[in-house]
Formats: sequence, C-alpha cells, structure tokens
Amino acid sequence: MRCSGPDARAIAARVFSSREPLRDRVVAYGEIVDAEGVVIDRGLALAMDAPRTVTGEDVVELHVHGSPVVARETLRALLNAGARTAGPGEFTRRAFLNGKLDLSAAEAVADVIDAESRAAARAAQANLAGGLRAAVDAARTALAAILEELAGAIDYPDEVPEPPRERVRAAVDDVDAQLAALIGDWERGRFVREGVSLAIVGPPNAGKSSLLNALLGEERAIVSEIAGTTRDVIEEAFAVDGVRVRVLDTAGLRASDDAIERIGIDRARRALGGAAVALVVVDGSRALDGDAHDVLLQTRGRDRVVLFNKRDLGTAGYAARDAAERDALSGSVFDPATLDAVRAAIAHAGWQGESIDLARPHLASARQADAVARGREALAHARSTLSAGDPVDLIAPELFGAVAALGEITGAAATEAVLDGVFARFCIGK
Ligand SMILES: Nc1nc2c(ncn2[C@@H]2O[C@H](COP(=O)(O)OP(=O)(O)OP(=O)(O)O)[C@@H](O)[C@H]2O)c(=O)[nH]1
Ligand SMILES: [Mg+2]
Repeated sequence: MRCSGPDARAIAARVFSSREPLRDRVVAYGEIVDAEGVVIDRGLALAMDAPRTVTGEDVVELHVHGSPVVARETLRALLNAGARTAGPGEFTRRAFLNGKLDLSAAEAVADVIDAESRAAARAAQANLAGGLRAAVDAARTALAAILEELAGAIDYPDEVPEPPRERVRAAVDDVDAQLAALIGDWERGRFVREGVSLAIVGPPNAGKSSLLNALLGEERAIVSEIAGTTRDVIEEAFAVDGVRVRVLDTAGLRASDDAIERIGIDRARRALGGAAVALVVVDGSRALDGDAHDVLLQTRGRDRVVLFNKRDLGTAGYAARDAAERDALSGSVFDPATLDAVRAAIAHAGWQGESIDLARPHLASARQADAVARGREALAHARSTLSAGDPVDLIAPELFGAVAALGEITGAAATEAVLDGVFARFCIGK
C-alpha cells in the first residue's frame, strides 16, 4: 500500500511500529497496528523522501501479507490515521504535475496496466521510457526554430532578411514527414492495441470447434461427429505473434428446420459480420456441398483465411476448389503444421503479418493521434501559403498552431480538460 504526500511519514508512524525509526530508502521490519494498538500484521515499510520518488512527494509503502482481510484492515488503519484513498490515476497525475512524467508517459502507464498482450505491453514500455516525447520535442523544436527566424524578420524588417522560402518549405516538409510516419504507425498499430477479432465459420461438422480447441490448446468447445453440435457462439482469446486474437466459434451454417439451431445460425452470421477476419473451415476431403459453396461465396473479398480440413481423409474437395480459393490452406486440425499455417495466415489477413517495431516511438491514444492530425492540418495550411507565393511570414500563426497541438501530447500545453481526459482512463489508486 502506497501513501504519498507531505503527511505520508506522519501517517505511517501512526500505523507502523518498528524498533528503528524509518530512514530514507531503507526497508524496515515491524508491526502494522490499528488505532487501539492491536497488531494487524507484521510486514515491511519503505520510506522514500521527496523529491526522488515516483510522485515527487514523500512516499511510504507498506508491504503486508496478501490476505484481503489484512489488506482491508491495513487500509482502514491508514484511513483512521489521516490518509484518504487515491482517485483514479492520482499517483500518476501527481507525478505529472511534479514533473516526473510527461503526459505521453502517463498515458503509457495506463497502457501498461491495460495491456492485453505481450506486444501491447512492450509498446507501452517504449513510450514510458520517453521515446514519444523525444520524437514530439524534436518536431516542436524544428518548428520553433523557423518561427524564431520569422519573428526576427517580422520585428526588424529592415535589418533581418526573411528566411528563404525554399529552406522554410523544406523544414516544414521534413516535420510533416515525421508526423505522417507517426500517424501511419498509429493506424497500423491498431491491432497491437486492440487485438483482432476472428470468426470461425463454415458448414456443420467441418471441424470448426476442433480448430478452436487446437488453437487454444484446450478442450473448450464440444466436438462431435453430429452435424449441428455447436449452437451458441463461443468466445475465447489467444495470441499470435504477441497480438491478441478474440476468436468466436460459431454454429455450422446451413438451412435448418430446428428452431434453436436457426437462432444459433443467426448468431453465427452476426459474428461473421462483426469480425475483422473470417476463418472459413470446410471439409476438404470430399466434394463440396451447397453449404460449403455458400460460405465460401459469402466471404469472398473479405479478409479471410480458408482451411480445407480433414486432409487425412482425402483432398477431393480441395482439388476441385474454385480459382477464388486458390490460396486456401489444405490440412488437418490434428496436424501441428496446419495450425502453424493457420496462425501465419491469421497474421497475414489480420495485420498483413507486419511486425511493427515496438521500440520505435509511437502514438498510444486517439487523443495523441488527434493532436498530431491537427498539427498536420496547420502545417498543410502553411504549405499552401508557401506554394501560393504569399509572404513567408504569413505562416507564423500556422506554425504556432502546430507547435501548440504537438505540445498537448507531452503536456507542454495541456489544459485541465485534457488532463481530466487522460486520467479518467485509470483505475483507482494507480
Ligand atoms: N479425420 C478428421 N476428422 C476431423 C478433423 N477435424 C475435425 N474432425 C472431426 O469432425 C467432427 C466434427 O468436428 P467439429 O469440430 O465438432 O465440427 P464443427 O465444424 O464444429 O461442427 P458443428 O459445431 O456441428 O458446426 C468431429 O468428429 C471431429 O473429430 C480432421 O482434420 N480430420
Ligand atoms: Mg462446432
């Protein structure tokens, strides 16, 4: 449990008793006691004096045993001793206000907490290390340098010549290219942040649920030789190359008289409609029937992976496939090589197999992407002014606008409303 603020030590002294007084950055062993002096637990206390702490304030951490009762009693003792519980993101907000983090790093803290996959966690760590701030500051500095030159020419038109149009233009183009690269990575990086949704569809009995189980490595869905086994949509998740894939196993698609099966088929169609990628499974061992043709036809032109399954039983259906299914996979869900091929095809269909360099600075929120987009808009105006042959100093307000927009990313120009938006994302006490 972490206490932060000017009273942290005084409050800790009321609930923690040790033989030696707490010293800066030295772990002490002692007793956690309540207001009546009754011992709640024995544990460790670590005091860290401002300003070299995570929040920039005095901090005391109590390390107690993990039982919910002990934790609750310790918290109660701290509240009785004068502490209050932190609001969402309050520690990180204080760290920002005390200059310990820039805003892009504060958002990275929230991303680390939220990260649903290894890739997302690594990407967040790269931003936490300050990579994005460095990139944004470089762009702002370049624009500020042009502004300085322009300001000189505006203030002293007789002494200071206008900077040459071509050089200004090159500098603006250069910054715009850097910002365009950030936006491009943002768009491509969507899958790292949000994962990809995948619907397994196909005729009954094709092996859809068998494939789900094989990809998950567990017997999640019921598998049987009876067509129409899966009725409801089953939702699970697994990772491919560190990217989270949310997978839906669905009822086999066919015309059915069974009322419940029809409801399941409706749900399967909705799952297919909502998924980014369709994983189409058909029985490739024998000639394709009408149901198999239908689902192949319906998913043409979409991002999809097609598996002609049950290769161990034959390849008649695969051999007779249409030209549109030329790139389809042929294999068996019981064959590990087939599973590898399916995973690679999911990566290709879902995110073009593109591996984003996660160590590269990158935008991590819609807020940041919006700020960069506004910066680029301002630069676009500046560029058209330059192209139109208007006086160079007319672009100064546009450059100011771009510098201000970029400043919102790191917090150099963040308003209270921006801060509230950022910290609203946090859970309590981080
Ligand atoms: N020989 C062989 N049998 C398979 C293969 N894949 C699945 N099966 C069998 O095919 C039958 C149907 O498998 P399921 O996974 O239940 O098929 P499904 O597509 O989910 O079927 P529904 O839920 O009814 O739509 C089961 O008996 C599986 O063991 C395969 O590659 N080879
Ligand atoms: Mg099934």
